[in-house]
Amino acid sequence: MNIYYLTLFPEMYEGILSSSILKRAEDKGLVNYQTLNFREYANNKHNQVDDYPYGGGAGMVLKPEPVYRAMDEIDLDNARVLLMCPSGRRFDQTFAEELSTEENIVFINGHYEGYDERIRKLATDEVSIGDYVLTGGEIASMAMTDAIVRLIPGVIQKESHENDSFSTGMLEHPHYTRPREYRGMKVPDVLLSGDHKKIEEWRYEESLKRTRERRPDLLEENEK
Ligand code: 6GU
Repeated sequence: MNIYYLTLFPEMYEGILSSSILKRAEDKGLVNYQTLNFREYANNKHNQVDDYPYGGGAGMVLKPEPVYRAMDEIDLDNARVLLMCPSGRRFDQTFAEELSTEENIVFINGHYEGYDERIRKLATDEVSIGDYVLTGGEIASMAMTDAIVRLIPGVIQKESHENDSFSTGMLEHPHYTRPREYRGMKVPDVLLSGDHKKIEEWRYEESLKRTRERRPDLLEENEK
């Protein structure tokens, strides 16, 4: 998978893409990340990428040329082009699974209230990560990258994400490791029993209980 980030702040990506599992996925050749600073594609001598809105009003609007010219440079004819904005389709685990099978993904990151409407024509999807406003799409695209890349076969063990919250439609059951007792808090006996069927039942019940308490909406969704 190739992932491209059109951004005015490529330095924001450095720590995230060069750490942990995202880094390991690239080292294994399973994904390639590329940031493009679309300021470099401005077609004016001050490298200006935004301008005042026609018709007046507060805030600046991202000009179309730098974004179109950066897209020309990438030159892909089959890519998911994701325009990051709070009014987009809500990102979720199902959407992450869908995107994890793509060959090429482009994130276009701008500012809220800030895209010239013609930029939207470049996008296959408009995407939001939740109902709150961020100063730009970068952090949202990083969260999405993390959720997508871990689903690419070979990045982590399949069993690690088959039981994920949201993949199963329920929240995860509790986990314990050593020690058996810590500051008076004990590991439930069933986990030490060696009885795999009983352990599976316990985990299922705990998942169900936790989902009922915290996210009853997930259970209602499953019943539809
Ligand atoms: Cl994708 N962008 C911005 N600016 N704010 C957001 C968002 C995206 N998703 C949630 N809030």
